[in-house]
Formats: sequence, C-alpha cells, structure tokens
Amino acid sequence: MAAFHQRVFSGMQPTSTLHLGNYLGALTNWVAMQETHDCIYCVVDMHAITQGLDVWGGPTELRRATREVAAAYIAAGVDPKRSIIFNQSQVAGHAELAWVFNTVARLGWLNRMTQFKEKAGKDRENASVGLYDYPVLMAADILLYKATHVPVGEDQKQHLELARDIAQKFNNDFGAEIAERGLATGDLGFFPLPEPMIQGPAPRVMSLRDGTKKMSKSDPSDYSRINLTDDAETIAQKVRKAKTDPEALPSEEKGLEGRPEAENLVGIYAGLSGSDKAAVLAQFGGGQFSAFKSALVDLAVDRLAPIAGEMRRLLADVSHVDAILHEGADRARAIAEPVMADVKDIIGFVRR
Ligand code: AQP
Repeated sequence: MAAFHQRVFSGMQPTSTLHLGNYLGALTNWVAMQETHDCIYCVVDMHAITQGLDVWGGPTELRRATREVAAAYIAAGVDPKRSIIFNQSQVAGHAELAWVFNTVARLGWLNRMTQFKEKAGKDRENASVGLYDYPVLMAADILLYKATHVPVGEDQKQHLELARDIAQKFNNDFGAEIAERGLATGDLGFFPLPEPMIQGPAPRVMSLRDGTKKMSKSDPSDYSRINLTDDAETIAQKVRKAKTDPEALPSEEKGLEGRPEAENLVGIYAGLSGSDKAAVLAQFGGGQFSAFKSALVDLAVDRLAPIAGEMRRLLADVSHVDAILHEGADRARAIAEPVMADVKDIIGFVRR
C-alpha cells in the first residue's frame, strides 16, 4: 500500500499583525519547505475568534487582519501559485472534522494543554469553550488534508502531540471499518501521525520586555514585539527600549545562562542573520549592549523593511488578496472533501 504523500499544513491566527516571533519561528521555515513539499498555509480565522472579542477586535478588524496575514505570507516568500493560501472559514471541513474529533479526544488530554492555561489565565471560568477546544480544531486543520509535516514554533509542540494522539485513536477505534473499506494508507491506518518541524532560525522568540514570556500578538504592550509592519524608526525605538541587564555581552554561550533578555536579543540577531548564537557572541562578546543593539536595529530593518513594503503594495488592492484566498480555498476544498467523505463513511454517517 502507498505511504502517505508528504504534505505540509500550517497556519497563523489573524488576531493582529504578525511579529518577529511568527516570522523567525514559523514563516521562514514555511518558505523553505515549498522546495521539498506540497504546502498548505492557512489563515486560521476560526481559531482567532476563540479568544475574547477584545483580542480579535471584532468583524472589521478580523477582515483586515485576515487579509494582512495573507499578505504577510506572500511578502515573506510564500508563493500562492505553488502553495495553497486560504482562510480557514472558507472550507467547511475544518469545523466538521473538529466535531468528529471532539468525540475522539479525551477531556484528560485537553486538561494538560499549557497554552490554554496561559491564555485563560486566572479567569479560567470565563474563557470560551472554543479556546479550550482550540487544539482539537488544530488537529482537524492538519488531518483534513492528511498532512504529514507541520512547521511550527516550539510553543505548538504539545498541540501537535495531541493531534497525533487523536489520529492514532481514530485509526484504532475505527480500524476494522477502515480496513474493510480499503481506506488504510500504509501501516498506520486512515490518518498519518503528523510530525512537528521545529527548526526555524529562532524557534522561540521572547518578549522584548520580559525574556521569560514568548513574543505574542496579544501582549498588551506593543513594545514587547517587533511587528512585520513596523517602520525603521519604530524598530529602532523598540530595540533601544528592549530590556537588558547591566552586564556586557559574554563571549561564549554559557555566559548567557540566567540572562533571558540578553539571550533573546542574541537569538534574534542569530535568527535574522542566519547564523547561531556562538557566532554572534564571537563578534559582539565583551562589547557594550548599545553597540550590539545598533547593529541589531540595522539588521532587523534590512530584513523586515522589504517585507513591510511588499505587504503595503499587496494590501493596496484588497480584491487581489481576496482572489488569492478564494482560489486557495477552492484548491483546499478539492483535497478536503474526499477525506471528509471517507471520514463520514468510516463513522457511519449516511450521506448522498
Ligand atoms: N514567540 C514566538 N516564537 C517562535 N514562534 C512563534 N510563533 C508564535 N509566537 C512565536 C509561531 O507562529 C505560528 C503562528 O502562531 P499563531 O498566530 O497561530 O498563534 P500563537 O502561537 O498563539 O502566536 P501569538 O503571537 O501568541 O498569537 P496570539 O497572541 O494571538 O495568541 C505558530 O507556528 C507559532 O508556533
């Protein structure tokens, strides 16, 4: 029997403008993977609304951010002819499969998800059911296309493990039906067990204000992150104000231990320059933070300004971005619908 075809699926939430963490943790990897895989890159608008209205900002903001995130994918180098770019809500299979997976996933599995605990914070009782269920929808996103590889930042590793557990349980629970209908691919069963690919140039970029918290779109402080749309002056201000400690930069990596802010800035420099922390410290170790920060500003502006410029150009014609999303959704549906039809047969849903 044929093995699963290698397919990549990944997505980002249009909760606001993308930032350097999204770029170095995921997007640069997405661009590279186009060389070796069939890629599907989704703007996950259905995930965005799992957070409070104050985070996703309401309908006008959701439409704006959805188009902006799509433009960021393209500006960063995702080619809409080669890869599929679309927004999740245009393909009904995501919600349909998530419902089926809600009956496969166990409460105990979801109770272990650390991202829910972080995002719900102290006011857990008031978090939406959707936020709790987010990892199940994420499993559906991936498995609807039988994707085998998922390039994500380190923060998503636990969700990927849950997607593998769901795939495995579905394959086991319905093993007889899958075999009887000849729907197994390889030894695994109907669904592949998707592999996380955590190998971007900086898999975990931290907040510029607190080196122990990840850089995040929903952090209330804009000074905690560099947005892909920030202009040179804003980038310079944010880097200059980035929290550091009074020590000079060490010459070796072990000197960064216990210095999360310094480590983060060195990691960002390494990620943007395509080198590693040791090489950055060999160049800047022993010197003052101010000199290092100036070099970091120049590098960040160099790398990000062309992306911001291309995003502006794309967003000047929203209908062109919408056309890309429509065409991508048509291509995504063509893959998803036969998978969903098989799932319905496996479960026993009567269909036309
Ligand atoms: N700080 C980060 N470092 C490395 N990778 C990161 N990613 C996000 N933040 C970092 C990666 O970006 C992809 C898309 O993430 P998302 O938009 O779906 O949501 P998120 O992970 O929840 O990112 P944010 O910024 O924290 O969004 P909000 O605040 O809206 O929840 C993923 O591959 C993620 O790993």
